[in-house]
Amino acid sequence: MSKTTIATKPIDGQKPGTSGLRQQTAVFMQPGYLENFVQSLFDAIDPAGKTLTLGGDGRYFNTEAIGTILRMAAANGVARVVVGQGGILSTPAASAVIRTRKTDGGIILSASHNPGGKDGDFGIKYNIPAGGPAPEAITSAIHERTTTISEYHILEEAAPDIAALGEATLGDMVVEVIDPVEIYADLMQSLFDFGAIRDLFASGFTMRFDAMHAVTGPYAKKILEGLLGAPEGTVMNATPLPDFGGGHPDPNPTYAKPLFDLMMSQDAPDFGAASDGDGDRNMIVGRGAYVTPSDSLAVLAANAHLAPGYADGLKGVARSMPTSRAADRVALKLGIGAHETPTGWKFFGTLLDAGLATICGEESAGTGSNHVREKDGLWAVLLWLNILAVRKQPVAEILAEHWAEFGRDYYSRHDYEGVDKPAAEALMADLRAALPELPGRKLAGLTVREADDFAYTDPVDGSRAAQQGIRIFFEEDARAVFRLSGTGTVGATLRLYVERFEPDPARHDLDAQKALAEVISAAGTLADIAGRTGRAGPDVIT
Ligand code: G16
Repeated sequence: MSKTTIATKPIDGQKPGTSGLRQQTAVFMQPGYLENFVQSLFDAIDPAGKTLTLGGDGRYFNTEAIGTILRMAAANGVARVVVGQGGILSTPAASAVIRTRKTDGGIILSASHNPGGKDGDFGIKYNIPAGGPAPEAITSAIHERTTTISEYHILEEAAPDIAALGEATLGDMVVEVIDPVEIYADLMQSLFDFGAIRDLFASGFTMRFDAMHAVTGPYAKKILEGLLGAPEGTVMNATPLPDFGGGHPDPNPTYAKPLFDLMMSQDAPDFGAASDGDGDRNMIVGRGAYVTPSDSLAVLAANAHLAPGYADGLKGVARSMPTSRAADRVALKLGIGAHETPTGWKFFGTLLDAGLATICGEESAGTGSNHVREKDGLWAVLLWLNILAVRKQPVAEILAEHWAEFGRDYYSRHDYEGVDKPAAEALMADLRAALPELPGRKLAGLTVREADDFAYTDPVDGSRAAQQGIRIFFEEDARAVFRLSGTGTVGATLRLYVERFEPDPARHDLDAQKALAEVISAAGTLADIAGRTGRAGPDVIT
């Protein structure tokens, strides 16, 4: 074995965002870029003698990056790496592998829903032994190290072939190639009533799952078409491609438009769903009925007991701050805790570990439970299927009954993408400065009741996170939230989240944008969005 130590210099900007370090692929492919970050990570976690899980969503540069990381892991004294076959692991499957194989954490290569390919994005993150994304104390230590790094260690030997299952050695390190689909499918069978869902498909129930040429294709094929007997063709775009077929693998009405349009047409199947680049996000659509991620979280929380894995009830529900308050209403009725955290799945980890929450969700199309420590796209789809199999009602009816019982939180997110960064930061800074003067102000027929900059103290470990989004509450039971995305790689993305509560069932079938028109107008005026961004309207509305 020949370990080499290479001299290097710090590279600017290696600061993990909402979920790991994300950059354009070309940036990641610069000599030393990946190596500097991986060595900084190893210096922060001291991996000698440990076992790590490793895999990525299969996007362009995945294979080369896996090879480099394996050679660096061996040179840094890692004892064993459990790697997904072909270097591929969905993010929830990686979390499942870390937990079931009890590895000392893992490295996941993904830029999630961001486009892939040479001109797309790439990303890397470290997950802790509990299976979830590293908390800020660790990501800060890694970032700190990237600013002082002077050398990295790598083995000269090539990494072994990871196309076939089995074990090989690289220096003193064991490289174990596993089939993650099997581990993941076993976990899903332990949570859901596969017999009932099989009967549902056997009765003629129809579904389309759009894997968006991303990582969940093989998982969905095995589970939906294999184990659950859904007809072949149920899974669309099932073959993972390094550039996701040129698409933007973000499961929402804009980027999963063909599926969305099908679901709104005469030929719609009973149920539609999609997942993203790395398999942790989901979109749920019934025939003629789009379910917002916030509503999906609330419906899942209210009905989870219908699935065997949650038959004993939930310990609590957690949502990110910008997610609508629909889930809180369910928690109140169930008499369980409702937690509001900053954006980022990593903030749910302590609540799940401490048994304070069983189900978590975010407006950004993520839902999951304590079965892993990541959001999980297929899990959400299977829980919906389990509920549909038991309730035997269309999605639209389940949604209408839910709103009739709890009221409807009209909700939408407006994204202004690739905005000039200084302009977006100035917009946020000026809004923050104006907070004390906002209460009492009247805009578009609404009156500001309260306004603040969200700060969070973790109830389990006491860690604090400040400046997590500006919240404007209106007296008319409405809210607007402003935040800058932490996952983009070009300029800044301004996110405006708007919601308004409607208790009256006679007013539950309005178009969401119309129901929210006053909140959208008030928020636009307050922040002078058009003037600051130079945009007439948002790029994406979900
Ligand atoms: C990541 C995080 C999520 C977060 C989302 C949006 O998702 O894991 O917890 O809600 O980013 O973040 P932002 O609004 O900062 O762009 P993913 O699916 O990209 O890993």
